[in-house]
Amino acid sequence: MFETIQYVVKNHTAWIILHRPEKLNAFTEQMNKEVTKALKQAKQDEAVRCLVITGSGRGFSAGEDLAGLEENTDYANILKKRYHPMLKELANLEKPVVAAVNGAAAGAGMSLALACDFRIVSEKASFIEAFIHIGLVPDCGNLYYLPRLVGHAKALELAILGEKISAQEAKELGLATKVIPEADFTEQVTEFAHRLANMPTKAIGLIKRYMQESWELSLEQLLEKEAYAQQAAGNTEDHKEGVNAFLNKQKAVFSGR
Ligand code: LHQ
Repeated sequence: MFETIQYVVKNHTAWIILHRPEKLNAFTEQMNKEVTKALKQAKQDEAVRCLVITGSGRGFSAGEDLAGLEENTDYANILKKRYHPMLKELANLEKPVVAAVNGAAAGAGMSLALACDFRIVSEKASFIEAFIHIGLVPDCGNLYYLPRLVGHAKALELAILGEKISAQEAKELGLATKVIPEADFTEQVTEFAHRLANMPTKAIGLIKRYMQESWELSLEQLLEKEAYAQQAAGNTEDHKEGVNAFLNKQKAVFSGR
């Protein structure tokens, strides 16, 4: 059904595998559309309780396919038409999303990784704010996510200097949740996804939504939102299961409901 990505659901986890390995999974219009469609599918599928986005071959994604750009192209239009629907779908997804960064994440490929909730990074991987090297500015939410993740000064430095960030540096900056040896990468990503897929999915969705909203709210407004979120989480089966398991000294088995 898809040509530029692979979409596989297994053990409550949806895997979106960017699949143009000979181009380091650089984005084309078709790939934007297919990723957006896969994100929608994963959102609607109740069996899916975790998403993993990764790359095929030696790259995660090298961003926009520069070979496909024609002169005098309307870049604003490309971004609005192709990338923004994908990024909004991702931002509104109330399930945990892991970027399994297997190799270079450059330009919009780096932006995509930043837009995920976790970055599990192969020791072979790297991040690069490639935009500046072709006279462009970071896009696809990069200017939004990067300062929030690493702080304003470091984000400016990375965006302006465009130096390659190694996996280890990414860990030190707080960009990477974990750095994993290449040989163990798939196994450990699968294990991490499995862990997330067996957690209280609804509570995770609420945490994501309100932590995001907190950037725009006063403390007073946020306290209101937290109270609402707690009421919603308190009505889930997973909350009952968690309390019962605790009181009975058992391990909770969460259903995502
Ligand atoms: C590529 C690409 C690529 C095509 C590697 N395109 N072929 C959105 C819309 C509107 C306007 C513009 O902006 C955007 C957002 C953006 O994403 S702009 C930023 C676009 N990306 C870049 O500028 C990154 C360009 N790539 C690189 O800097 C390097 O390839 C990295 C650092 C990612 C990896 O370096 P290496 O490991 O040394 O690999 P390589 O450079 O040898 O690439 C391998 C092949 O992939 C090569 O093809 P070839 O036929 O020679 O084997 C590259 O040409 C191709 N490739 N990135 N973005």
